[in-house]
Amino acid sequence: MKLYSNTRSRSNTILPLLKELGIVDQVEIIEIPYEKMHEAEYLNINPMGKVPCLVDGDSVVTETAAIFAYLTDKYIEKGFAPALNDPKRGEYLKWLFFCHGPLTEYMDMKSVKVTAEQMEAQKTGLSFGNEQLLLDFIKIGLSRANPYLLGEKITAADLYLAYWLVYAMSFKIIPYLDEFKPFIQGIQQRESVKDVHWFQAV
Ligand SMILES: N[C@@H](CCC(=O)N[C@@H](CS)C(=O)NCC(=O)O)C(=O)O
Repeated sequence: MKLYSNTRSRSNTILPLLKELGIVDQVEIIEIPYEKMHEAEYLNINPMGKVPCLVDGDSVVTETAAIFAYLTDKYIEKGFAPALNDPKRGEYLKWLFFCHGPLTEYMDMKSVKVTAEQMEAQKTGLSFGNEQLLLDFIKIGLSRANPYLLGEKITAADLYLAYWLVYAMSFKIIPYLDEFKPFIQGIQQRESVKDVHWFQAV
């Protein structure tokens, strides 16, 4: 497999998963400079001109959450996704899509400096509602975590959520609430994130 990536991008969110799945040596990381992402050679692979992009034979998988889901299903025996017939599967997908959808959209709005007032005025049409609703959703999810989102077993959804939270907290996009601490501290201990700057920065 090939993972088209950039060291200063969200493709980094995938790297701890490769370690957890024990497939680092099966994935060639191809660094694409931002200046080259919209050149024909890369647009032929991903017409969106963005990273991450995973190529596995004839399959071209873009969108971070899809890559998490694809890899954890491909290596289902590693236990980082509930099986298709596992009742926990729905909640697993919910958290992956939550990270990719509402949480990412909120982070993007903050980084382009959309104000709280502008968001509030549009909150019924925004996928995350407003900051309070977003934070409450995460707080409630983490208050039920034991210690992971789906219970005793870690999944890729924990890795994605924890990565996005520490990244957002490092940039003060989201506050480091006490309710987040046990979850974040648990993931921080894992070997797979030891070299991830954001986990050490919070
Ligand atoms: N929805 C995509 C977004 C990917 C994305 O925005 N990647 C940025 C880097 S963080 C990128 O490749 N930007 C290059 C560009 O647009 O020129 C995902 O979550 O995978």
